[in-house]
Amino acid sequence: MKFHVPEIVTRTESIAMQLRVILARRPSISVHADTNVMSYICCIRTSLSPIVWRYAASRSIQRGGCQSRWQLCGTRRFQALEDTGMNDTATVNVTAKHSMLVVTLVATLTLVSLSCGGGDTASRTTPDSSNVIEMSIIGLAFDGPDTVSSGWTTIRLKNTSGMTHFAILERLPEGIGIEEQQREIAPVFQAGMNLLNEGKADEATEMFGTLPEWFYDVVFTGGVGFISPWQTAEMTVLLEPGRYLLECYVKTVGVFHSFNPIPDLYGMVHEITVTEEASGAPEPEADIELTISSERGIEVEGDIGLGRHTVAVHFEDQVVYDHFLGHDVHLARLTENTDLDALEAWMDWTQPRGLETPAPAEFLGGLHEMPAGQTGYFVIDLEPGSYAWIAEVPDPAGKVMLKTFSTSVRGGR
Ligand SMILES: [Cu+2]
Repeated sequence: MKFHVPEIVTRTESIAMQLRVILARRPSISVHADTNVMSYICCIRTSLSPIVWRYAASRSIQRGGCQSRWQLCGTRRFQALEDTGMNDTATVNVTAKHSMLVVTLVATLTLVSLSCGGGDTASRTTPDSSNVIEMSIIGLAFDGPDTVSSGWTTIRLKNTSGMTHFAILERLPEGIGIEEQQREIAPVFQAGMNLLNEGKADEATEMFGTLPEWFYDVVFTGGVGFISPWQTAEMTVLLEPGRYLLECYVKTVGVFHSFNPIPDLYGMVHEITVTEEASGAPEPEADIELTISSERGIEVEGDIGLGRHTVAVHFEDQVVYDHFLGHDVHLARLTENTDLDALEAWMDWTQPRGLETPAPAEFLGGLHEMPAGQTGYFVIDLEPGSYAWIAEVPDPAGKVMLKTFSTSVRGGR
């Protein structure tokens, strides 16, 4: 038996996305999963978008079918507790009921002898004293530690999904966690986005006005910038103890990844607790200095030659633009086919095409917004070619937050 991850990820991702779209439009839906499917889902849970297996698992638990094999984790993700065995193939039938349209999606997938294992991953901590958090994106979910030490912290994010994603890091106000964010924030943004898609700007503004007061106390603390499929990117910031959320609000068919239309199930968010214990990890040393401000946009100093660089991003100031967010910086690789106007337009999520997959360029990471006066770091690895620094703001070029450059030699521009 052969196991080819890209095929499985792509196919299951496609199913998951179709599910999301169907569920967003048709709330009366059920997922039928038999025991074989449960076994299968357990075994490929690291490859399968959680929307399928979470829901299937919840159904199973409701039926009392696999109670001994599944538990509800702290982050309310279902997790396999023991090897349930496996089959060569499994079928997931998804049928929309109570509607004129009956949709059936069938996935017959082949897998290999993967070790299913107990996999106690509910409360992993960072792997070493350098305080690097190894995270991955699997389907439409983050996978990685949920507890880390405070101090200088690196988040290294591997995108094993077939879509562009990112991981903005948000420090949550006292008493607020993933549950509140998913209950009180994500649905409001989705409802507002739906109105914007219908051209109802005033109603959307009214909808965004229903955001709870605490939303404005969320502190955006960097996070890994946009990364295209199969890329790995990392960023480093100084973290104080507290509760944080990693979030991806890229959209697919108008649905934010951070919003899950199934009640009580989470979207693409991941809570991390930063403990009082400090890691003692050192502040990174940068060879490229990038300053970003609302007045002068993006300014870069240093030789942008080939190879690996650490970029220090200095947030000279910070403001809230029309999309409720501040400025940040991402790195995109440009080709002769890249449409810079489309890329610019893509950076505004309030537009129907904004942040909608697929992205109009290949993204290689970056650093999300931070408060004024703070500095964060991210790593780039340049091959010969053309690139753009670009901020996720409305009209980046008008704010001098789109800067292109080419590089062909080591240590030169
Ligand atoms: Cu995403």
